[in-house]
Amino acid sequence: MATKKKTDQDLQLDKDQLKASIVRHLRSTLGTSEQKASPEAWWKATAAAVNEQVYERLTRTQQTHFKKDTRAIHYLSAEFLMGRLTSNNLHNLSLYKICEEALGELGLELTDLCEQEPDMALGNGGLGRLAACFIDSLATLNYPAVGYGIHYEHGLFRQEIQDGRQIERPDSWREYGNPWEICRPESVQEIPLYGYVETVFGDKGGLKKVWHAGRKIKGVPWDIPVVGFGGHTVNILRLWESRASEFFDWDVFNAGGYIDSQAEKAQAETISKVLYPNDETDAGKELRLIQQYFFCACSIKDIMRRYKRVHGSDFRNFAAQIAIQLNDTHPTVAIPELMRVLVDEEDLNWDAAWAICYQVFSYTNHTLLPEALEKWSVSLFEKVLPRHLEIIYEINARFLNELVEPKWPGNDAIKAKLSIIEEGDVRKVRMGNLCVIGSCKVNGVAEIHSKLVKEDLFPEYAELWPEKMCNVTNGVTPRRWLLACNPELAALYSEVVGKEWPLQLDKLRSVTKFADDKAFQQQFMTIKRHNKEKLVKVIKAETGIDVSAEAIFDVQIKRLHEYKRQQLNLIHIMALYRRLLANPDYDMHPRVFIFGSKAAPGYKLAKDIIYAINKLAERVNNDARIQGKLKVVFMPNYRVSLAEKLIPAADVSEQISTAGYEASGTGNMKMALNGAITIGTLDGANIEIAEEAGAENCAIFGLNVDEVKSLKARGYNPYDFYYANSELKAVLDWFDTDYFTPGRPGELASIKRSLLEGGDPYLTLADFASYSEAHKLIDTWYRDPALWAKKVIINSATMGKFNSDRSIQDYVDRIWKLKSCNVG
Ligand code: NBY
Repeated sequence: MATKKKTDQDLQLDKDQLKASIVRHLRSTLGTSEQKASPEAWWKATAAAVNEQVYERLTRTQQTHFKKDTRAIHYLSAEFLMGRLTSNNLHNLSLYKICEEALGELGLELTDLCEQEPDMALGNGGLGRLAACFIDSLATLNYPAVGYGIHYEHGLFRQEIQDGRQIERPDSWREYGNPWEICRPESVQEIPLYGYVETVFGDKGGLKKVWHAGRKIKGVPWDIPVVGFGGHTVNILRLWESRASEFFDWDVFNAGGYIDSQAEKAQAETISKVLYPNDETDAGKELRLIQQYFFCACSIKDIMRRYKRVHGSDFRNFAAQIAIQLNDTHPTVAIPELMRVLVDEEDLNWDAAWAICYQVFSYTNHTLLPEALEKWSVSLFEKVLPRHLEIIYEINARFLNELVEPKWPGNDAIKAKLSIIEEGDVRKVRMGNLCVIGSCKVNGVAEIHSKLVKEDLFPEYAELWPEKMCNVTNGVTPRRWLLACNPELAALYSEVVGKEWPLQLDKLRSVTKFADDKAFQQQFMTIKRHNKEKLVKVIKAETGIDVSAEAIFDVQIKRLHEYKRQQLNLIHIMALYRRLLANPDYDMHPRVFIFGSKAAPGYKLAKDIIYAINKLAERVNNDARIQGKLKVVFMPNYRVSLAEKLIPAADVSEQISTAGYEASGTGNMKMALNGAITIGTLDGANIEIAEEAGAENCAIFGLNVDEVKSLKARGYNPYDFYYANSELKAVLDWFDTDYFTPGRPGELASIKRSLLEGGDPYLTLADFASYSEAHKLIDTWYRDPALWAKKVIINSATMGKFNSDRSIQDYVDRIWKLKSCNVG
């Protein structure tokens, strides 16, 4: 009998089938029973039952893509901050309700089981989370796509707070197994490293380069299925784990002496052992360069293998079939690696290989901070990747001679600036320049940021290639960041605008017509209240602090950075505290300031700011004089699953970076979408949020990009602001006392120092007065419940633009030129 192709309908489970499947997996996959199963076993059994659905669709997707020989996007990113997958996969397969009922009949609560899942924290912050939202959207929009990254054994460190200070603990997300990943030993790759390059005579005459590797590392792929919303397309995220290779060139490697095989194994495994916890740059670290090369080389080999399976060694279709996106400069080495494979291994001539490369790659920039632009010393490159260094020199020489010299004849200053190689005591490879030179498109992540990339960061490149620079404003997936994390608001929206909004977030805009409607306002604010009450319990459980859902929940959640200015928030809270101490009747609605943030372990001042927030919290939260009007909460171990609890409960969203420094921000989008008002500078995507929601519905403050530039050009002196504002002066002087650190005066002095003697590079003091006024405005608005409700409803309803589906469609239209592919 011919097997009929299963349709989505055929695949869809009912409650009893799902329940039976969970119990079956509990017994046969987990080897336990209903009587003695732990919550963890139930969670894994549930995941296994869901996987039956996932795998059917995965296979069908892969067969369809293969048969249709589709063009695909390969998203290379050193980070994918996936968080948890259970609720997401259930929602995307339309199984959430059914699963809730099935587990209910088994006496279990789905939300409790979801809490069993460790976060997949394979990223630092916004950049990694963006990659996770993008692969969700790619699958949802039925675009053929593969995410490529690193299978870190340890993700971003777990943060503990001890006596107010951050302590880093290893994160072991897969210690007891991860039900969502599949090992693919059949697709293992071998990656060369170190060694030397030899020039030999090739078969066709002419010279040929041969790289004799000093050692080889095995790359083992782990696939995480990525289920699109609606469950049609299931793409994969392929993460590479490093292992010791069987191959070992003793002659070369052993020159320095005997290394036992266990040590070699440990070295090989070190490559994917841990995520670098720095969200600026770790350039200079040999292991980091090797991590980058390792996952890029594995991915390029994987892409090649799949291409050659269909097209053999005919590379004329390569650029038509393959698009590769570089998520920041971390995967830049993929460019010389593809050149190396095409020229050295596939025998293409340089021009043909370069024509392919240039069409295949595109690069997304996420930062303008000079210290965050990656540079590697030439000597390190030469040691680890000798052949790639040669290729980079060749790319550079051709670029300078063929493009720069004709355009700016004899201009050595411009040549020095645009060269991939930075000259100096230590010669360096500039990865950003290599990215721009080797990519057909370069994009920033919000309008203002893209403008600055073009005008300030890469102006000469933009002159050479006016078409190359473009913008794609970031977005977030409304499935995770509304449907799953805020079920009550999701249900209200489905009732009012229909069930299509998770795919067409623009549909929410029609809700603005109810912004003045008393009944709707009440429904909306009741939901916010419920979310806040849930958070009250989480805060109590995590920190022991009592807060009231009556208060305004004012939330700043993001990595700790001077440019993000948690210190501005901190000194403003101190100012409020002073006002309350001076006048116990000081008129303000009770406020809870909530922080969630990790600092890079080596970033001293960032850690001092965490300490100061915690010490301030201790003092304020236990001061009866202020009658509970002010509370400060630092939530330890901020991560995706915690964000999912904080964001639906936020009233105020703190987006207070120095204008020009936050490329986009994405937490700003999530909080506005869930009904928070943004207090923010005109920076990154805040500008576009205010455009969508209306400036009157946001509390915008501070210097804009031009004003920041001109103040810096005039010569900014923080003392001008210190002496001119007595409140600001008093607050800063407080840091020198032991008011917050009894018996230990000066423990917080580093913060004051950075803001005065340190020159306050991020203009905290310059923006303080305006920030304080914006907070007063927020307070006045909140005390008018109808006005507040109206503003937050409008914010939530107008965030349609910030759907990551829209971002992906922009990438497709402006950069990738993909066609969507229907799967079943
Ligand atoms: O990317 C963030 C930006 O700060 C934010 O404005 C933007 O919204 C987001 C998405 O476009 N950048 C970011 O998260 N960067 C990192 O996490 C990061 C990680 C590692 C390294 C550098 C930056 N590194 O050099 O290793």
